[in-house]
Amino acid sequence: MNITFCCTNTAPEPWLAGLRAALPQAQVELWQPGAAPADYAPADYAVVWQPSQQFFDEQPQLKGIFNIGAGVDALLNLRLPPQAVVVRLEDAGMAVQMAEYVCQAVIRHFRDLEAYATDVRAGHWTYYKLRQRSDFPVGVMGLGVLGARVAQALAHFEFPVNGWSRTPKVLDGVRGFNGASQLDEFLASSRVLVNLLPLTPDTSNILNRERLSRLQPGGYVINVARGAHLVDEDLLALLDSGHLAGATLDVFRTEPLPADHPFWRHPKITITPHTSARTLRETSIAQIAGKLMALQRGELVAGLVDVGRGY
Ligand code: NDP
Ligand code: OXD
Repeated sequence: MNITFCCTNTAPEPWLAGLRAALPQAQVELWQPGAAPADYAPADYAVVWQPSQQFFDEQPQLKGIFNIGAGVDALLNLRLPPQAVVVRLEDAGMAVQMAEYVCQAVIRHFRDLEAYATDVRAGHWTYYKLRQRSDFPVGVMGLGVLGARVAQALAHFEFPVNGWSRTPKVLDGVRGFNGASQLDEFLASSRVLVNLLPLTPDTSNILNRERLSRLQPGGYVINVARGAHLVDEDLLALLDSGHLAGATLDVFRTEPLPADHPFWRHPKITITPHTSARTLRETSIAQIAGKLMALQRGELVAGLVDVGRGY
């Protein structure tokens, strides 16, 4: 069995060593662009992150493609070998990271911690009026592997939590909404909005002026999914009008965020460099190796991407 590895922005050596150790029966090699077919054995499986079209054009025989991330939007923009199954990471240590990131963003806003930090740096001992938790319903868009964990973590802090998904979900402490017909009611029931949807044709630009205006006044937006979910200028307009109180953004249309983008310096926006939930190498390799062996045995595996649906 041959495995080819092609991951942008990822040091390949530790991944190659880890995959070789986890799959000793496999030949695991780093993809060499343009290598003559005589110089390499065609790969059966690929382990990828944001590969180029050239990569797939040179690997038409692949049986399976393992994405070392949860989101497959970049992958599905390419022409993939039609017979290959696409497998994404499911949790692999990202859910707890996402829960801690989102809870800190919600709590930082709810408890005025940014204002306290500014005051303390200036030597001021000041108090802000304590807010009511019941005035801060949090809406989580996307109740998949990550969204469900986030929604339940927020419920542990006793925030009222709403969740929106494509199909109905039942989660303890979470009021469920589903489908396009319940989106407006979900938004109107929420003051803080957390986006954990996959980026698909249905969800692109979903955080636009019309939708964000439906949040309760003083709304707060936390986007940890993909930059193309959010219409940047609509967010800025609603922050400037005062309808929205602030935003925490981890993902952007162009990454790294261009130096002249207004998000860098906006006083109501906190940004981080796409780091809310990082891929953990060892856990991910173990998950990939387990699923790859299951596929080899002809078994069904979880985390198969429905290419037509887009996630
Ligand atoms: P899942 O596929 O497990 O969950 C996706 C959820 O979104 C499901 O609940 C699904 O509903 C819902 N959904 C999809 N389309 C629609 C729609 N049109 N309307 C309503 N709900 C919809 O994904 P994960 O939770 O694993 O990951 C979510 C995203 O998080 C990734 O796609 C990625 O973009 C992002 N991410 C960001 C990271 C970061 O560091 N910033 C790290 C990891 C992931 P249903 O269950 O009914 O199908
Ligand atoms: C992912 C990501 O999709 O890191 O896993 O964004």
